[in-house]
Amino acid sequence: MTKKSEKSGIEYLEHSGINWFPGHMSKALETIKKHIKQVNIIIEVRDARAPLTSGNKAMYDNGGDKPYLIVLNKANLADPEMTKQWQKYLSSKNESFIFINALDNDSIKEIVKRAKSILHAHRLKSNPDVTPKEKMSLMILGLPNTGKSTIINKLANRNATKAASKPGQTKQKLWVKIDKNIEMLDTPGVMPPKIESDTHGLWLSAIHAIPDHIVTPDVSACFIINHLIKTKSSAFQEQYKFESLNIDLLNACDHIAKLRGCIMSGGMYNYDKVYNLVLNDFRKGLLGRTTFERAPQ
Ligand SMILES: Nc1nc2c(ncn2[C@@H]2O[C@H](COP(=O)(O)OP(=O)(O)O)[C@@H](O)[C@H]2O)c(=O)[nH]1
Ligand SMILES: [Mg+2]
Repeated sequence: MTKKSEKSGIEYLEHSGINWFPGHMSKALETIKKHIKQVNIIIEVRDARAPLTSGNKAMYDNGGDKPYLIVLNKANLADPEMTKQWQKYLSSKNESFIFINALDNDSIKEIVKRAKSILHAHRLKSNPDVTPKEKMSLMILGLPNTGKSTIINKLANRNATKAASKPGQTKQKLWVKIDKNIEMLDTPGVMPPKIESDTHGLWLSAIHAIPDHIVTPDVSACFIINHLIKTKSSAFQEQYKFESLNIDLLNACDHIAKLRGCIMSGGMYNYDKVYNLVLNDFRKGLLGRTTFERAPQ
């Protein structure tokens, strides 16, 4: 692996151990490279359930000359106690971060407020006499499914269906105005995930930052079930009417199969159906709030 000091952030990533890098991401990396110099501030969207693994500062942080804000989205799906631990940890590292729920409009306003103040603080470093700059341009980066489009659409004050450009329709504008002083690059930079271990792969799969076929749905679902048993998730227990969570993975799958009628013609349990059901319920938020990655102590 090439050391960061020898390469720019983006090159660093391209040369690291990425084992899933489809075409649309290399295209998005081009967007990032092309526009990073034109924006004043980077908004990196991550998933609050895996705050470090779902991010990659090396993508844009070349020696700290570009101000950034790490947005930990989907905090409404994360364990509140674990989020507190993460807030402590990230503060101790002097990170610029904010935990939000992109579905909530106040969270979106908070992003703009924080971005403005970070940008001002950054400019003060080189000139203590600067007055707050009115103009600001920003770019949203992040892994797939972290909520970039949701945030962009809310910032641009439009709904997602309207934003989806259909083939043959007028091309989307490259820049959109958020208000008279703030503009945002309309296309999010889709970052490639950096899968450093099997555990990271499982977390990234659970939060759907990588497609199911990479880890496979059965492995992903079994990981989630085990995790929810281990963390004694009451939402998981209620959703599938478990008497207790003193069970193992196989018991749990059999119970869910019976409860939800995942039975094949010969009377055998249809585990694939169980796995898909669990993945769907989990991603709809029906299995409660959980955080996969623990804050380093
Ligand atoms: N529960 C929850 N769901 C969210 C949040 N933000 C985005 N989503 C959902 O996550 C999915 C992926 O969001 P999207 O904006 O398309 O992610 P993108 O791939 O980064 O552009 C969508 O189904 C969103 O509705 C959030 O804060 N909380
Ligand atoms: Mg998107």
